[in-house]
Amino acid sequence: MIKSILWDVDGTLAETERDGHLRAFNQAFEALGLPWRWSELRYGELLAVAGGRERLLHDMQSQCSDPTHPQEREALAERVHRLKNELYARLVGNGECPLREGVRELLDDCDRARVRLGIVTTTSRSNVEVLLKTHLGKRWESKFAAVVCAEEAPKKKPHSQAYLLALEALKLRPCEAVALEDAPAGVAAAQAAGVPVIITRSHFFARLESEGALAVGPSLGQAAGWRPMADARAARIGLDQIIRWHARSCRAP
Ligand code: XBP
Repeated sequence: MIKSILWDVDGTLAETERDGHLRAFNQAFEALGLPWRWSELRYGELLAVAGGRERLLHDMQSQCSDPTHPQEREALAERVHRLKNELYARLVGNGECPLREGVRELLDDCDRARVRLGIVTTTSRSNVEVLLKTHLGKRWESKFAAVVCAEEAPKKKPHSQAYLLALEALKLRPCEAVALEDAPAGVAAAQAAGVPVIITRSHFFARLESEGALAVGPSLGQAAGWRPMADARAARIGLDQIIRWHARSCRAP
């Protein structure tokens, strides 16, 4: 029995890494007169590091860029990250990061079936707020029974902390929830907490495979291309399909 769907944010609800964070980082570099620009290719590599500030610090260290003093470097990373989040809010608020196909419909399925919704992310809360306020309205938070962000879960994915906090808030056993994720760190975080996971591949993780996922596919907005196969008569991945995948995995030895 599924009692809750736990949503990752970046890459799963929307292509925010490509259309939001990457663009905002480059805008912040430019606005602060810094000579750095990240290509999609480089950003795809950097996504191995969870957390925007941590990602930036990692890049500064690996490029041996100025400033070299650790404290100054951290202060600059903090400044760029703060501005990046402001610029991200502007992009998202302007509607430049639409929800991915099938997301809204699945949220509605859950609402009708009284399956509780959770947000499980290690991105900053302000980023989650602007995305969901833009697409679900001012009262977006009332749709979610649990919202766990970086502020609550400083141990970023692939650590299981964010999932464990969500399960605790919802008073659920791991197998009563299903996680939706798009990236290796998120899949690992859900699995480390024992939560069955469905992978909706995103731009930067277009070939992601995962042993042990309930299902892997290109988008919630289409039934084609999923493994295990989804009901081919359906136009999208609905809650009914997720329940079937979940039930099948529960029966497996
Ligand atoms: C997403 C991330 C974040 C965002 C940037 O984590 O890795 O770092 O790229 O967000 P999750 P911040 O998969 O848990 O959603 O700049 O706010 O860190």
